[in-house]
Amino acid sequence: MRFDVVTIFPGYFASPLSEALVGKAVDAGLLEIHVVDLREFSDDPHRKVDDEAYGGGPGMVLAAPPVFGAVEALRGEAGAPAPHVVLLSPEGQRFDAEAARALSRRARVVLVCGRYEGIDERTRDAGLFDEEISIGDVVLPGGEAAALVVIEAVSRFVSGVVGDPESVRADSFEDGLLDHPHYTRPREFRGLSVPDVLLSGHHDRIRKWRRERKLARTALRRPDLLAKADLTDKERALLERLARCDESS
Ligand code: J9Q
Repeated sequence: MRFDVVTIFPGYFASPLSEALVGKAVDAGLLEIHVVDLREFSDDPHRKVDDEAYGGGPGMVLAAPPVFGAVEALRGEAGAPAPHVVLLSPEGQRFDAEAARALSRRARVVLVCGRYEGIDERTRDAGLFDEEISIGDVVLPGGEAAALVVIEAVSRFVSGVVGDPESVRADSFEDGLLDHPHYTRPREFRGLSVPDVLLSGHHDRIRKWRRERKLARTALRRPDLLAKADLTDKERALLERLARCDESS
């Protein structure tokens, strides 16, 4: 899979894209990531890509011409797959595991990093972007960190990037639930012990305990996830009773 990142801070991406999981996948040839300097598409002698907002107000607006220039150049690249072009912005659709999986099926994704003051609306009006993505309701100075979030989350779903496919499957959100608690050695630490069941070797009891902890955690911390979670009828009924504090059943 190929990513092209369009940014005014190309240097920002050097270490995140060369370290850890993504760096290894790039080295292995599973991912190809190109970082494109938006300033290369400025026709200004000072390489300016932003300007004051018409109508006044604070902050600068990312100008249409360099953004059109960069996206059209990437779309026109000969011999490369046609890209799916994404704008990172606070006005986009909320990014989640499902959106990450959907992007991982694309051969090539272009990530355009907006700036926080905004981007000339005519880039959207002209249909320059196939999709607009937000990583959450936070204010960022620009889309760069959001682009890294997307690259890291999508890459895990690219075949071969995570060594053990079972790990991708078992990870948080595959069933729409939060993960169960984890423990490793030492068995005792500052008076805190590991739940006995995990040391018991009873794999059925361990599976049952983990499932129960996932349900309890999700119900307590992220009840909003339960509506879309992959639950059995029995589990759904149990959570309903608990939510109603119905001690008779
Ligand atoms: C470009 N706040 O915010 C949340 N997801 C993306 C963003 C964002 C931002 C500013 C500029 C993207």
